[in-house]
Amino acid sequence: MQATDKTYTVLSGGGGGAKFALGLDQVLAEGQLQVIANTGDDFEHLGLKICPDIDTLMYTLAGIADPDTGWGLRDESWQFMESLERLGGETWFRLGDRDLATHVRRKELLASGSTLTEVTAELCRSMSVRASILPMSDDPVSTQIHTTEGVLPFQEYFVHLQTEPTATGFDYAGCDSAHAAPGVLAALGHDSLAAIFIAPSNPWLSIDPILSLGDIKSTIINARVPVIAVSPIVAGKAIKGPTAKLMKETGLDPSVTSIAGHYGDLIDGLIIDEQDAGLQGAIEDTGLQVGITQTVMKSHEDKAALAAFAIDFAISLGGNKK
Ligand code: FO1
Repeated sequence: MQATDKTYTVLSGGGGGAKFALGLDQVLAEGQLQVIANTGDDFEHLGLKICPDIDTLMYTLAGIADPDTGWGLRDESWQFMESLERLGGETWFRLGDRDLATHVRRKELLASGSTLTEVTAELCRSMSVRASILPMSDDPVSTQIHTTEGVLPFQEYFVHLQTEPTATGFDYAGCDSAHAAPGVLAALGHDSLAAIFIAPSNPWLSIDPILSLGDIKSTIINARVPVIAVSPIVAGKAIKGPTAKLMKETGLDPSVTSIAGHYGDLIDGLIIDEQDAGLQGAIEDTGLQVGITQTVMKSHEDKAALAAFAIDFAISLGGNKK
């Protein structure tokens, strides 16, 4: 197992990425885990600043996330939504009563001059989250989905239209002028760093917004530690969400081989599920190392086992980075 003076940094969206981050948090000691959170899903709504992937990561690492939806809080009530509905307000984006407090508190702290990084640290402190959750940027970056019905802002596509439109491409508005948030580049380069992980989040919707920031991507390209991705695709399907649908719509075969090709030279290794073991050779032919284990995470034990495997796999690659 890993030495406890080593640290690990993971790039993550919500959903599957948060489960992997929880697994890492379970097997690592306090102070060993940094999470770089996607903020491309963020949007202003009902006068609030909604940060879905930051909140899913916070709630998951605090052990209070809704276990089924992949977002929001468990044991939630919906009085606010019901009242807003009666008043004619927008309720397509569901805000639970307890979840609402997070958004109101974030808005209040931002209005008082705190940065998103500072607000996230404060909220994590309030929820006793051990890991360090770092927004990718304090500057606005908004994921836009190009579809046959026009260009859609992320939440309009993902929630309002339930990812139904046919996607043709993506862009990350604001990425050219945005910079990594404080602490992010250090988390990708400090001396104690042992590995950088790309969580099994949607590459186009959750990871590429992070990589669209030039300073983050170049720091990862020049990393002196192994960069390991966990495939979000298992046996041609996504565990949850539109990853496979997006791949088909943009002309990609929804396979782990396409995931390997997408990350390309940015990564040294790819971890795939046992069900895709037959594709190991094809992926190794592209120059990547392949780790094979169960990547489907149902229980806490599954999450911890995948995290432990990823750490051991990274350590085994330690020397021979590409
Ligand atoms: N996703 C939905 O599919 N429906 C919702 O009503 C919804 C509400 C919501 C509220 C707060 C929050 O932090 C996330 C929420 N999400 C909802 C998830 C959000 O759309 C995320 O961006 C996606 O899950 C992708 O990460």
